[in-house]
Amino acid sequence: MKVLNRFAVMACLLGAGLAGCTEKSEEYYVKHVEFPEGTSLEQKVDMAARVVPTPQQLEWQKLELTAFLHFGINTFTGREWGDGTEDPAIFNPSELDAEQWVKNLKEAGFNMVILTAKHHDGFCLWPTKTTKHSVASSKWKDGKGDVVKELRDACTKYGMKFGVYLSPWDRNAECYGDSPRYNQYFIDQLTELLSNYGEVHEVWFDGANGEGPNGKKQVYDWDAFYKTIQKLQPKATMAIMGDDVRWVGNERGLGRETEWSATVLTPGIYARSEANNGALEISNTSDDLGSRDMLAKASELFWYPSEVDVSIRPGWFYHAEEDGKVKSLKHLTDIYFQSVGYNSVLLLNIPPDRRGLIHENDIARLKEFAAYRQKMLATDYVEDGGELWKAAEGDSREYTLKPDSKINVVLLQEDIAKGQRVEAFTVEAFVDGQWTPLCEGTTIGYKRMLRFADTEAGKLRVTIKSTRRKANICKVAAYYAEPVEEVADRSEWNGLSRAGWKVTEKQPLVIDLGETVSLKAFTYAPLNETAKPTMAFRYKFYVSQDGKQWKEVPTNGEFSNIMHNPLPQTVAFKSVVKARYIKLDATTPSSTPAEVEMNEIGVTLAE
Ligand code: FUL
Repeated sequence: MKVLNRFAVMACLLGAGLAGCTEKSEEYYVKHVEFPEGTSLEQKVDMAARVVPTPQQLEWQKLELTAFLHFGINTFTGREWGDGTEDPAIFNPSELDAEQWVKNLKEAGFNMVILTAKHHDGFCLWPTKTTKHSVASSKWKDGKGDVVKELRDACTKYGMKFGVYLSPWDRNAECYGDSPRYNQYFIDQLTELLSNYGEVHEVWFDGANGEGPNGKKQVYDWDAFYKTIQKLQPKATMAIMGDDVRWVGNERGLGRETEWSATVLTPGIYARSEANNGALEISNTSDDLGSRDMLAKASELFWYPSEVDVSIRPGWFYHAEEDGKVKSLKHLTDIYFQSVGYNSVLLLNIPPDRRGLIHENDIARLKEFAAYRQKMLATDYVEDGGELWKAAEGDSREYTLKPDSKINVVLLQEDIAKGQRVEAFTVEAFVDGQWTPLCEGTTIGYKRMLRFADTEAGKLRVTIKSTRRKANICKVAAYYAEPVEEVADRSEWNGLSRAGWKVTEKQPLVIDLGETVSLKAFTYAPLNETAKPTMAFRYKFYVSQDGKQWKEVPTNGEFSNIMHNPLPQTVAFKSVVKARYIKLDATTPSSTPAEVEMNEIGVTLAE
């Protein structure tokens, strides 16, 4: 694929070399630069400093807070990944109100919403011409409804930006796996979404695919998808399986402290990505995607900034049993500092419920979260922190604080329209007549926030210890953030003490519960909420009274999305079962026998 928006290497680099390039005649590479053979590390560092975002990437970065809306057939089945066999009739929200979503999100400070127009189950939330598997075949509004349109209209009314998630992986489309046919099908869907709903600001292509070794193999035509977006919505950013916005690498709301938007990671939609990223031994989940060590080895560099996607609940879709597990204010605050405060955009998922409304618990938490941020940001204690400071390596600048300042947060910003440059900095406070270290960091980028103990000071001193060309510091601010207590975790997922349990077989895992009990659910909770290649993905669950005669309990047999979101997954049974022994026969995402430990299993007793 051709990289669009690529500007030519400027004459001063091609000609006399770097010596001739002064700060005045600084030239930039929009979105991408290739390092010609023989480029020295010093030259690469200088070029890296001048890779800049496209106008839409810059606008996107400034959004800071964006919201995901996972809504669809899974909302009505209780699953995280539907398998495409669902009856579309079951989609029937009783009081869907897209204005309720947008109004609440707007009031909570969110600047864009992205709707799962189609998730992996293939069910379309708009009346598409491409398949019957859509709202048109549902009971909702007698098949005359269009969720995408309702959301679009609400966004227009409230001045909210609007994006669509369209899953490439489709478990319903009969042509999925017949590559040319499905690619056309996907382009037709994309064309409808990008033609009939006004401006679309972000197009989100999920990379997830749980087909496994024996599943259908679809070769996606990313180039054609890319061109469709360029043609129909040239101002939209293309996320994840796209080259404008990069997946941070986890679904826990955790960015990197060192986060380079100018990165050596080649976007997955480019044919050369496997070769490039393979040679550098990196992927989306790597810690280092932009250091000098990486630059030394890389042949090209991209402006490909990070987006942190995470759900306000354990799952991406609404499940009533998670109503008590909406993330705490403390957790959301940490996520905020570890996303927006780590040079990323936060994409927080708030899934509408079966009524078609954002649940009261989520709204209450969003309001708390917004109030917390507003209170903190209301007073910036730094005087004149908004003056542009062009800082050479080693430069320091003092900032006067307002009288009687008590602070515990510092915020720094680079003018990324001129590239991302800072590699290391320190901040000191003038306390009791002397300079005292307050905090230090590596990258800044669009925004970096640091928290530290409450400090009363008269002045701050920021030092740029290492930078790629002169840094353009456009904001230095300081705030006071109220302490926020963690509420005790009420997310109990095991209702029977393991003291009396015994593992009688390891593979598959058989547990003697020590007594015969009535069960209505079991839970699989990967240890330390961490994914590993040996974890369970597909499974069968059996119960027995004597450890010899086994009865399989009907389940959907899949811990959907557990690889990316390794949180406890509770499987509710259709009816209560009696068990003294339980057996979990599971395979990994690559279809080898899974290794599950007793401590990773919980049971829920029937009342
Ligand atoms: C993942 C998907 O598999 C999840 O269901 C969810 O949509 C998340 C945002 O991306 O890859």
